[in-house]
Amino acid sequence: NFYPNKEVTIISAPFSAGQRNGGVEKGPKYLLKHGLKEDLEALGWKVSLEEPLKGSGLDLPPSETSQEIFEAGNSRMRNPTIVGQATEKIFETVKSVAHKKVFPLTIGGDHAIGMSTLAGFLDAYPDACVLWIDAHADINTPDTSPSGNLHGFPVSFAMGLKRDLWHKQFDWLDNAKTKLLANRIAYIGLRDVDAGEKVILRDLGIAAYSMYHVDKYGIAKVVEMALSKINPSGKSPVHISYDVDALDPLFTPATGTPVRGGLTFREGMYIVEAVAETGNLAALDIVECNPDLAISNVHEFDTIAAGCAIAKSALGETLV
Ligand code: NNH
Ligand code: MN
Ligand code: MN
Ligand code: MN
Repeated sequence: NFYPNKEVTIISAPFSAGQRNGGVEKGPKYLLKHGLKEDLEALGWKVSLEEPLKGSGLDLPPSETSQEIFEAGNSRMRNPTIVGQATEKIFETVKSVAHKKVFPLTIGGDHAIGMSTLAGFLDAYPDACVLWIDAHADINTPDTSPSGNLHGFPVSFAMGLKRDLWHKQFDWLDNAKTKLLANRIAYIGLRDVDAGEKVILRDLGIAAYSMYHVDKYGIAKVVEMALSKINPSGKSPVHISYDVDALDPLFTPATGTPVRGGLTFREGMYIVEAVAETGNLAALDIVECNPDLAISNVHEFDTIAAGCAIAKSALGETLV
């Protein structure tokens, strides 16, 4: 257990420029309004809150910011200036929380902030490994992305892939102490991986468990296999980056890119519970809750409640 003092900092990252749907910047506010902080306090955690984007103007929905496209040759990314500035601020906060030996729980916002949380956590724990729970692999590079949306890039940025194709606003990543290595990340929940991403996953030999593997082996075996690949010693801290679209849209309908055939609610909770049970769970992100995409109050409630449930399961709710 990395946190005997049970201190957690919720890092609020109301951010949406990594994709094109307005509303995902409201995620943190809704999760907090739902009682996230009080829920964690009830589990015995001392909870503090950090808001790295407060007052920066970087938390506006896409409709209120000018849209920028950065192209070089056959490569493309959208809104690199805003995304680069916001992710740097979030990186600094995650890094300082992690160095203080406090659990960083980062709530989004879109998944572009994953580059900040991975780089920030790895700065404090160079031997950390990562479970990326998502329908998508988020390992596009500027020359593979079909959309140019930066929420599809964070893993490749944390690894430093295709560094020469980056916009200068991402230079801050060069100051991060540790790059993510291919043998330190595993995926669970994949079911919509872009063609160029499949090539990267295969070339780098990254452990990727799709929904097919969840069906074939069951979730408990998949978690066990994933952890044995990325954390063979069983001693390294584990960072879970959790995109709520990993869950089936039945449970998290209010998200930007839902894909049918996802994790059941219990499979989704089991992943964080099983890692927590090892004592190695040391950082968590919960991203892509977009209340504006709910077509009913039930959809909104279910999605936000699922986001809160992930945090609670990770921090001890189901350990009786
Ligand atoms: N792979 C697609 C892209 O790069 C979709 C990414 N959308 C996500 N990722 N929600 O988790 O645009
Ligand atoms: Mn996703
Ligand atoms: Mn797709
Ligand atoms: Mn994602």
